[in-house]
Amino acid sequence: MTSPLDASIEITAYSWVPPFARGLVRDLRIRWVLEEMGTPYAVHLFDRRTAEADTRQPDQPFGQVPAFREGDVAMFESGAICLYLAERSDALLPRAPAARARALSWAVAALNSIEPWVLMVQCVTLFDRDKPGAADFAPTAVERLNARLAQLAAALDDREWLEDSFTVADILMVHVLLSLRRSGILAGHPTLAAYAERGEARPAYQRALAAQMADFIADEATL
Ligand SMILES: N[C@@H](CCC(=O)N[C@@H](CS)C(=O)NCC(=O)O)C(=O)O
Repeated sequence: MTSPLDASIEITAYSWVPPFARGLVRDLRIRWVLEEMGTPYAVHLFDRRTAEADTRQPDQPFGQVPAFREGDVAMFESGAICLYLAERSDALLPRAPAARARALSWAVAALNSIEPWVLMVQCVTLFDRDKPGAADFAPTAVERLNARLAQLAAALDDREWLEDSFTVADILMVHVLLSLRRSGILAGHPTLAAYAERGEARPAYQRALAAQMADFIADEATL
């Protein structure tokens, strides 16, 4: 567990998820922001398999992670937490009004225009794939997601990041896109696949990923 003595920030994250979900749990977004800023943090690890025995449930209205605490500030929703933190960084959230407005627009787009379509596909192809109608609807869900991704790729075009410089919006967008890698959907959009790879190549992402992976219980046999 990451617990630097000088950390006033605490994230609640899972200590176990299935292997396919590792790297994709949304506390990674917050860890990535904090690593970009060089801000230390502690992690409260929560095992949802033994949730009832844990006296510290995530302080999150939907029982999910991540949750966040800094002094008397208690937050939930990964996007809100990332934006709250990015306020402290001129790089992650530019001060100039026009650039700031674009970064905020893209941050919300990641969570509100791209992630819902990703979730729809994940529901019918993964989480709820055995439910009635899921298999029938899956091709339509994938088609709708692909249409949205094509628009995103066109907007990104040949730029390195969503706007002139790397911002918190890229953290959110790259992390949303990475959840599509395993399905092969991301590879169908080479512009976006390359963009996600640029995000992953950042040392701060690598540190955040390593920290999340190190916090997971090694395997199911340990319980
Ligand atoms: N919109 C929320 C979504 C949080 C979320 O879906 N968390 C997942 C892990 S990445 C979770 O806790 N899933 C378990 C559950 O929904 O019970 C956010 O961005 O923080």
